[in-house]
Amino acid sequence: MIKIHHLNNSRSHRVLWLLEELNAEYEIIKYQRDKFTNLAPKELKDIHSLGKSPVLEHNGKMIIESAAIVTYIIDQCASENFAPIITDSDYYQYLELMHYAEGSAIMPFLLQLYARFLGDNSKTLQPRITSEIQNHLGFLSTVLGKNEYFYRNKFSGVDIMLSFVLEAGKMSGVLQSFSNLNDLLAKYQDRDAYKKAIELGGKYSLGK
Ligand SMILES: N[C@@H](CCC(=O)N[C@@H](CS)C(=O)NCC(=O)O)C(=O)O
Repeated sequence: MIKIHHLNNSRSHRVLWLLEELNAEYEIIKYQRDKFTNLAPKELKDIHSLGKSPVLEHNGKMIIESAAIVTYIIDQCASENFAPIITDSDYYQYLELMHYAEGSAIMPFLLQLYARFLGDNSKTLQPRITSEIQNHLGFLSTVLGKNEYFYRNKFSGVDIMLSFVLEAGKMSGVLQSFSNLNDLLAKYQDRDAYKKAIELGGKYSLGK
């Protein structure tokens, strides 16, 4: 059975969400963030040397990185038409959006988070952080346009991956100016599987 090494209040929520969307059978192994540092406990390093979550364990394999985990789960648990296949003409558009979430889009939000520790010393960085956040959310807003979902106008792994970027945007108070993205996040959060993942994985304050 698939096991998910899940850190509370983290990106790992979206992996549980996907598993719930697919009605998959899986086990959650829970880890709690340190209440002072907010970092993962050292037990996660016993699972994978990076000490980050999510980690998927299955048939002797340990897989890190949300996009790889999402792809693996879809390959193992989803019905045939849930994801495109390599010969589809728009396959690489799917791949691009799937990896764009962690590869580029989340970066300025992480910089914003870490810049807080620098206090006034982060002042020179702020304009670039702000403009990059606008740049990435602007791009996503254009990709979505008037569609209901990012890819083929149908719920997919891309939505699972990009949800974290929208949640980060909401937390930063900037998502509201991109009404199509803001509405889409509300729609994600209203899905039964999204709520069930919170019930199982514990409180999830991102995106509220
Ligand atoms: N790009 C990785 C990021 C993994 C990551 O940084 N996870 C965070 C949780 S959101 C973590 O484990 N942080 C705990 C720590 O760094 O101590 C992915 O998408 O899986």
